[in-house]
Amino acid sequence: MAGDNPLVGVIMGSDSDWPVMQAAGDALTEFDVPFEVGVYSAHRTPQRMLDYARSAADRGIRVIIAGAGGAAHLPGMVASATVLPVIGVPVPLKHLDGMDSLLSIVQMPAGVPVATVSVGGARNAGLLAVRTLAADSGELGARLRAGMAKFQADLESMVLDKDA
Ligand code: RP5
Repeated sequence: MAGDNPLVGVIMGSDSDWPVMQAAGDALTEFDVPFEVGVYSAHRTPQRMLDYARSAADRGIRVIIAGAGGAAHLPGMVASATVLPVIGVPVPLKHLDGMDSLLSIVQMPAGVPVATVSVGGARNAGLLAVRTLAADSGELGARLRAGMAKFQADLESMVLDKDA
């Protein structure tokens, strides 16, 4: 639910990351968490990226999800310029199976934390943002618990067609 008064910023290094990053937006939408999306490149538009990172908290953003591929420096650079929690999504590109993206994001120096999800793990990034916001919101916490109960019930009721 992109919309007014976004609580989460879903940003990425290129519009080519969107097919992966969309799952973060889908997870936020499922829990009625308003978010904004945008392209901010650490390498191609560094000043624009820094302006975004430095202004996000004052604009009401509470969590930033940042996805990038290859030399994926966006999550770490954003984390260096904001006090907000940053969740990094390694986007897999054509070469190296996303290992380059993962290693570029995960190995941050002490003092600049980035919570890194799995390669292509944008859905979990969205869910982690929901959990972060729910930690101090009774209403969202209740929605989160209901969502998790449904997730588990769906798994338990799975029927496998062994003949398929
Ligand atoms: C990174 O370079 C982006 O996050 C993207 O994953 C990758 C390739 O970008 P494009 O060449 O597709 O724009 O900065």
